[in-house]
Amino acid sequence: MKPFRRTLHMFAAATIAGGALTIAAPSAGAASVKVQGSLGAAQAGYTVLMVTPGGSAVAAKADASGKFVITTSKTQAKKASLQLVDTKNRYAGPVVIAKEKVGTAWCAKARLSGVSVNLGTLSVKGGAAIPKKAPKASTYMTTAIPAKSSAGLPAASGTGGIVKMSYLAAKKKSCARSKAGVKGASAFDSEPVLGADLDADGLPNALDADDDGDQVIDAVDPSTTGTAAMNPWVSLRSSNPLYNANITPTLSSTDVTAVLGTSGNYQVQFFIGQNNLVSGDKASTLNSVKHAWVDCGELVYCGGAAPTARTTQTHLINNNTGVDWSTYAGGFTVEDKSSPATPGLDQTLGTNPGGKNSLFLNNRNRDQDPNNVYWLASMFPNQGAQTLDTMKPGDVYTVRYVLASGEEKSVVMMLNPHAVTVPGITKVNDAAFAGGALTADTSGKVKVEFFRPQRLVTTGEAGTFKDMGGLRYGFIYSPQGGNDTGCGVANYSGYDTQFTAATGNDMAERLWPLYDKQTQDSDSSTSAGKLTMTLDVKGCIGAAYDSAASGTSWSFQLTGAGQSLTGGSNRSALDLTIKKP
Ligand SMILES: [Ca+2]
Ligand SMILES: [Ca+2]
Ligand SMILES: [Ca+2]
Ligand SMILES: [Ca+2]
Repeated sequence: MKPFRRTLHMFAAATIAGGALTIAAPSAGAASVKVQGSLGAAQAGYTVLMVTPGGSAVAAKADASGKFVITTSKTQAKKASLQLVDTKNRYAGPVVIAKEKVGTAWCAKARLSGVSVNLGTLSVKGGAAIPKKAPKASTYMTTAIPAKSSAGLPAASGTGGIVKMSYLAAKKKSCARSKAGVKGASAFDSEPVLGADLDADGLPNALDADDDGDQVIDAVDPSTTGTAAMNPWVSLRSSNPLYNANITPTLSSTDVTAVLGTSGNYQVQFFIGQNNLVSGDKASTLNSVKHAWVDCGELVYCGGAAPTARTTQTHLINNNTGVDWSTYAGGFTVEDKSSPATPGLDQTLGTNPGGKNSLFLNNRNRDQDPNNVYWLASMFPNQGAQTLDTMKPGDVYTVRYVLASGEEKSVVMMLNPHAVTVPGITKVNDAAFAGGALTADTSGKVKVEFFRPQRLVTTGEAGTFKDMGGLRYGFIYSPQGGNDTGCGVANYSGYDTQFTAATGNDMAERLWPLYDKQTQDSDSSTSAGKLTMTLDVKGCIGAAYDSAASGTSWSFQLTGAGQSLTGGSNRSALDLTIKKP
């Protein structure tokens, strides 16, 4: 067997060196590594994802007895981790390959060495899997992360990853002295990429809701925008002033799905910079990707037998709004219709011959920068009253994209914890607020007191809702027919104890210039903390305010937004009307 395999490799190498790419030899040589095991019959239909440090995924489905076989290449398998996805296509935790005691600390090995391995029967409990009998040390990398106990499970097993890691610092140091396994994997925290595990909690960044383990979720954490850059982000809006769990403590899942299940309120935005997909392809970055789509697996809203998701308007572009996403074939569009596409960019790119769940090529052509090639899809799940049953943080999406060479690649992502309610105003100009238009005072100002918006708890958290910390707040002014307009930090006052003000003047800093000083999420309740700020409406609107008659009103959104990710931010907005007295 050995000489045969060596011959294949040599043949493949010679073929590439000769410049004539044939397909059979390289693929036969490439798919030479098998990673297999059995999760048991209770996990029949689970998917085992092999996630590379770069975040691409190779998947294998467990059969009726729970057996899985991943067929891959040595290159793909080296330093990759194994992750479980349940039958609903939701993330179900990491696979530990082996455990090791270093000093007094138990450590978990979670990186493959790139050779074939049979993990045998795995024990699946506590939100992770581990072989009952450890495989040979030559099958995994030395790199180790702290385990919670002698069972060998990583710190974030059984959670969505929002776990504090600082208390494990000493253990992490011990695990760094781990000896068993193949040397050569860089430290887990040295690669700010999707498949790395920045906080060493066992969940790779792409499937971890808190990449750096400080319990400030990725959506709002300014220190992890690099590792979270490719996360899809979520927009939520409501005009219901009672749509906040602290204002309406009886807020039910029916109330939530009434908002999330209605078109126009809720959308998931995929917004991927092409440079993030093809950073290794220096030869022809501009035209490297031919088309891209989102593989939703068994997710009922965008995968499975009868997907319901629709495309929605995205980023100043009307992208076939209302079309079934499962029939959408993508395409090419320039963001600024009055300006030509980036020179050299092939405008026939973007159409997915598979015609399904496609991302379209968005050329942000304003400054003719060749880096301004993005892949976008905006999706409304359209699950009505089922939205909370069928759609949850942890839902796994695999973005698949095809290169000019014909090679298909992938990158794994998930739906992150996000706002499901909007900021809840309790007082306007010091008087109790129960809905209707907000009236400015005689100096043209509006002072509001409001509750933070809520997200749902994730796996391993108690309760139903959490008040979201770390959001950036502001009133967005929407002149009729115009785009979102920020008021700018100069028009806010009375916020010093609770907010840090933006110091810059870019789009996000103008839209939501006040940063909540409380960065971690907290339990929601009617006695939860509130936030206060005063907006100079007259200052924001300008001359049009002065010349307007008494009783004139304008549309605003009180918005809480996350950090700037590629193309935008997670956001939660209460639609409002503000009136001149
Ligand atoms: Ca984490
Ligand atoms: Ca992690
Ligand atoms: Ca993450
Ligand atoms: Ca964090």
